[in-house]
Amino acid sequence: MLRSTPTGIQSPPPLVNPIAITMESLTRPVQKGKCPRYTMSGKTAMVTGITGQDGSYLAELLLEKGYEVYGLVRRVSQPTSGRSLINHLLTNEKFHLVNGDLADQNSIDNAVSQAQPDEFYNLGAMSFVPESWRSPMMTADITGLGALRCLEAIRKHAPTCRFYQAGSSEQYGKVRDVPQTEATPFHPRSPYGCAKVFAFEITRNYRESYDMFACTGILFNHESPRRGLEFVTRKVTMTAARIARNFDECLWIGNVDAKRDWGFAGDYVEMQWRMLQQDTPGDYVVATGRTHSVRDMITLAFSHVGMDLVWSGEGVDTIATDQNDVIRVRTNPKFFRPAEVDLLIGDPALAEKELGWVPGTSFEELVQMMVDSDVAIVEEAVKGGYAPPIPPE
Ligand code: NDP
Ligand code: GDR
Repeated sequence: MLRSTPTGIQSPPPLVNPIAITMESLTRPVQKGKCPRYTMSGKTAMVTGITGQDGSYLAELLLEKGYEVYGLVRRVSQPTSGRSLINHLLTNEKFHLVNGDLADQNSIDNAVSQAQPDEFYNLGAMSFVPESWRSPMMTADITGLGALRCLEAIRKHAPTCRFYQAGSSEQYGKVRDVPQTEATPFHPRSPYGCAKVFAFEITRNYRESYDMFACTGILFNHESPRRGLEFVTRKVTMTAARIARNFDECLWIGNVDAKRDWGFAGDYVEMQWRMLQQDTPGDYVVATGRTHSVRDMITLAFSHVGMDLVWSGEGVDTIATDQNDVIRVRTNPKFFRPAEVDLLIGDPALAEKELGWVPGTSFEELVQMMVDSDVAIVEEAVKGGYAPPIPPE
């Protein structure tokens, strides 16, 4: 039965996705970091990107705090797939889905004017960096202009609503400081990074022009069992789990020398919320302050499925063999990028000082959590007699 929301827009019934309902690990609630938890209720939040990794964790956090949550979703002709991360929230009476597309000003205007949110979290984006070279216009439109459309909707229809923009360490690109802070200049290296710089600047401009409570979290890479399979960490953990069960023989990878500051997404959404609870708006780096190479991440993940990798070769000739001399990692030039971001490491000192935030999950715990989850998914598939997920090319 369809459930009416105060906006008059009907939420679909719980979606039936055979993969999603067996993946209990994916619906594990947000993990608590070391930060004290605030409690609050009676507020309304609107979230774009609710079907994504961060959106699903943030929705859980907001519902736990007593918020009425409106998730903006793109219309799809068959709403039975692609929403597996929020399936478990659809029966919550404080959780509502409203149709909206970041490409469409009218839909955002309507959603904001009807829901009258107190807080608006813009997490929606075309977020996969390699795709941004293939679709630069769409990326600029959704990831860049999408933020402006949200700000315009708030300015016109709910001017006291607080706005959070999902900024990215990709804004730093070819880094000018190590580690990167709120004062580090931007030098984006992809159309995605350029779009995020625009979104950052327009958010600051609306804050200064219209006295809006608008801020950007400059978030470094954050991962989880809910991460999309095309991103490197999840591609690695799912492939390691598949290899352990003989579904694949090896992982095909790109640049293993790139370094990233990887944290746990469940910790990072807490910071997104905290930024909107301040007396004055500001922009913050959200990071762990530690960096690891893709190569180290792969070595660690494979060790959790009993494979001790030894690396050899360089660049496109890089390979890694296991203790039985079987090649488990090979390099394919197609996974290299036209312009790479070689090193990212954020300095979260300001977030800790002003917002009392420290990440609660280490890199080692994160990789273990993701491998465990993907091993469980592959095992469930084996038991259920269906094929486990394959990371896209
Ligand atoms: P995901 O890729 O998991 O989710 C992206 C979300 O955006 C999905 O819900 C998607 O919906 C939605 N979306 C895409 N296009 C549109 C559109 N035209 N209209 C409305 N919604 C749209 O991203 P994450 O959860 O990982 O990241 C959340 C945000 O944080 C993104 O803006 C990302 O760029 C940014 N970010 C992420 C970091 C990370 O490490 N995860 C680090 C720094 C920034 P659909 O299901 O319909 O595709
Ligand atoms: P990133 O994440 O581009 O940092 O953007 P991704 O996991 O895609 O890449 C991280 C690094 O791994 C290298 N790499 C590979 N990447 C992918 N996806 N697949 C491969 O086979 C592969 N081999 C090596 C990449 O070259 C790169 O250096 C993420 C997204 O969530 C963005 O939306 C977000 O803004 C930033 O993190 C911060």
